[in-house]
Amino acid sequence: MTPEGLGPEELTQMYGTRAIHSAPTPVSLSSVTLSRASPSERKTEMRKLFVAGITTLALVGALVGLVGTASATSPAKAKPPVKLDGKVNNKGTKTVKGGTIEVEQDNYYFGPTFIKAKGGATVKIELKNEGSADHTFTIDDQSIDKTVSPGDTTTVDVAIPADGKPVNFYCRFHVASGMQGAFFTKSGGKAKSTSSSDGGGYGY
Ligand SMILES: [Cu+2]
Repeated sequence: MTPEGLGPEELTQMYGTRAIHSAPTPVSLSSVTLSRASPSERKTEMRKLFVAGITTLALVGALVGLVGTASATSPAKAKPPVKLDGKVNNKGTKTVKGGTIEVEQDNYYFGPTFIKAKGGATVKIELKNEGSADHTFTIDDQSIDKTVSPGDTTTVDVAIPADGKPVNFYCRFHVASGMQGAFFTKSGGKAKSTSSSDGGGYGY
C-alpha cells in the first residue's frame, strides 16, 4: 500500500504519524500468523486435506462398486444357497413350480445346480443330457441312480424331506469335477454329501 518513492516524511504528510507507525503492523501480524501455522502444522493441514480427499474417493469408489455388484448379479454367479462338500460348478438356483422341474446335465454340471422345493413334496425331475458324455443323476439316500446318455431325457421322482433338510445329488462320473447340486427348502445350512468320491467323509 505504501506509495513507492516516498520517504517517511512525505508519508507522514500524507497519512499522519499513525500511518507510519502502524505500517509495520501487517508484517508482525503475518509473522504471527506464520509462526502459529508452523511448517509441521501446515503439513498436518495438508495431510488432513489429503486424507479427506482420499476418503471421498474411497466413498465414491465404494458406491460405484455397490452399484456395479448389484447390476452384475446373475443367477449363475449367485452364492450357493446351501453348502456342499467338494467342488461345485454352480449354474444357479431355481424354484420348483407345479411339482416338476427340468434339470440339464452337461459337461460337467447340473443346471440349475440348486433346486428350491417345499418340504415333504415329491418333485418330478425331467433330466436332459445336453452334454457329450454319459451323466448320472444320483441320490444314495433315495436309491436313485439314473444314467442318461447324450441327447436323452428321462424322469425321476425325488422326495423332499419334510424337515426341509437339503438333499445332495450328483453325477457318479463327474462329481470330482464339480458335477453336483442340491435340493433345499430354505437357504443356509449344509447338504449331507451322499457321494463317496468327494472325500467329504459323509459317504455311505
Ligand atoms: Cu456327469
